[in-house]
Amino acid sequence: MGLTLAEKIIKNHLVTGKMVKGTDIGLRIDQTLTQDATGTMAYLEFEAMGIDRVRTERSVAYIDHNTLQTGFENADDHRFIQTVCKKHGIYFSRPGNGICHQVHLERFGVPGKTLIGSDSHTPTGGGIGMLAIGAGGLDVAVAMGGGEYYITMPKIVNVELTGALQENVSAKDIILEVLRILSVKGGVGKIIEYSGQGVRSLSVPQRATVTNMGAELGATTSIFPSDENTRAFLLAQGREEDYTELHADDDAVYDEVITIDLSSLQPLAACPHSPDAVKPVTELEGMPINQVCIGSCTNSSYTDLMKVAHILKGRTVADNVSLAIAPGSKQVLNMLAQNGALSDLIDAGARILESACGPCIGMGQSPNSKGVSLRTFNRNFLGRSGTKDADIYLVSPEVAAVSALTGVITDPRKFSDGYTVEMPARFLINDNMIIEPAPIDQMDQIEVLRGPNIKEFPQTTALPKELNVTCALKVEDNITTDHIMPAGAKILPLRSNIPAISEYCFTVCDSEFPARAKMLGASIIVGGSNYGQGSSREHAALAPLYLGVKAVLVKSFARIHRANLINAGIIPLEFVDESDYDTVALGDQIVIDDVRAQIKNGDTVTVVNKTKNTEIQTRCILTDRQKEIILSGGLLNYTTSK
Ligand code: MIC
Ligand code: SF4
Repeated sequence: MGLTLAEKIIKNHLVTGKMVKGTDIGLRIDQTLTQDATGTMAYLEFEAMGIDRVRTERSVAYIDHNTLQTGFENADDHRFIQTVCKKHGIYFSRPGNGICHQVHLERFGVPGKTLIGSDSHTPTGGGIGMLAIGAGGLDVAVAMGGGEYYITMPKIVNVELTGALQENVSAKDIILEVLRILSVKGGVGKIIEYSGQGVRSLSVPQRATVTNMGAELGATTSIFPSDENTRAFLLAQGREEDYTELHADDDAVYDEVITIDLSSLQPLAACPHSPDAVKPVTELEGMPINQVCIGSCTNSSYTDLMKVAHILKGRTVADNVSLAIAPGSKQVLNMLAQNGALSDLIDAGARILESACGPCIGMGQSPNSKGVSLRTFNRNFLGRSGTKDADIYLVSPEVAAVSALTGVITDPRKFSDGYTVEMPARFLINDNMIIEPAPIDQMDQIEVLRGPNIKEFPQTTALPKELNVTCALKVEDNITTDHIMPAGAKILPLRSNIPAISEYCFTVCDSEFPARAKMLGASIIVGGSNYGQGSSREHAALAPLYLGVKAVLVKSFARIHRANLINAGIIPLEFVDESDYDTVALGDQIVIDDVRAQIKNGDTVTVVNKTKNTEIQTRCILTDRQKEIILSGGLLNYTTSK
């Protein structure tokens, strides 16, 4: 029986376990990446493990999220990360060099390699044929130290692409179509593997748009074959030697097959407040808008922005629209500057932002109240833009640019004029914003510089024999990490200060939660299905940990967040009978007798609701390693004790 592409890469990197779906496997990790909002914590954890030098082939730290420096905090964190990198063997991409996923694709991604990153959009690397997975900071720290990365062997879904996109229909529309079909839960426990003759018509940046936003499916990762287009991209990046041809065997067996005819796709938009609330743009046409933002790791490549510049050239942004553009990398921005396209953007009235995440993570450009904002980004969760009552629509660069001109949502096919962006034969290569680590013999001379905002990782203790907790919060389905641990310009600078950032935990849902949880001392959170979807931020586990949350009981979890809870030593429980969700209320007294033994000996845990006098059966399926992590009070305790 033949293998899928993902299976081939997994097979080459398998250290522990067998490729049996649903079982735990440990993978050797070739490359890691971090960004600054998760990086400070990841490097504190790396330091706490006492390893002197990274053991990966390539580890890179990017500064791209916390670039709005309204106080000393972010700049201090950048300096901390820079010095840690110099000392411990990590490449450092300076602020201004671009968004981690965009730069990694351009300068470091290698087909067939494994990459984990402390950011949920790490699967962008799947566009170049990598097995690239988003993970919590602690998992990345362990991988930097040479440890395996554990995942549950996923099912493999084949998305077969036929035909070719019409003019002004975009790669973004492919992934929005997949989201429409599968939903934000549809990819959980799965790898999405693209194949078919339609793949050949897509460039690496287009493929990367698709794999990037595969994160919104909840998928473990997404991957494209590595073919002549991959070779051309690597050649143009001056890295042809990194190319290998990779594809699935002809007789590969998939768990599910979805076929999409690219020629039949139309421009789509994800409506508020979920990336899977997808509608055709034709249904939304004419809706007045207030803002357009173009950029983010999904749609900020050279080809995307050249298309935007072509649409805007010689025209003016509508009076009612503020247009912000953040090119994905220094390479992209500089190429636009050299070929004049930047001038077209500026001339049309675009507000040019630095090459960073920016508005995507609420770092500036929050829309006006009740504003309608079209964004080429990947997430439109409630409040993420910084304006709670704003409506965010996720669209392609083409829809965004055309609508910025008309002032209303507009189908870009009306602006079709036969223009296609040429892939450059050679990108502008200048890695002067990437600082190399110090040679091994000079490591000891490097001093790691810490600012006063950097506080230690929260202390945890081994799991006690019995848990006696109060339900401190009850939430609905599809809770995102942006609900649990909001981001934005005000809160992000506190990413290296768990006590301070915890004051914002869940405040989007319930402003009293942090105070209540602290007052209760030991608590449990109850939630619905797909709990913790979205970001990889381990702060969504560390803040609850700091506030005394011992367990989370939900209908189902999103993958990375569940792993982060386990790493933090918080017990992840799932209702066996989902209707039991209705029987628990805020303030209920919950007891778990013999919790250590229950976790150690089986896959179920009996939870007693003392207030209601009921017993709830819960699932807690953990591997032996995960059981040990929970029993020792988290991955850091577990790793240091080994
Ligand atoms: C996001 O898009 O939500 C982020 C900000 O990039 C996060 C990481 C973080 O919270 O720092 C992610 O996607 O993992
Ligand atoms: Fe940055 Fe937005 Fe991409 Fe997250 S999704 S890495 S915040 S650009």
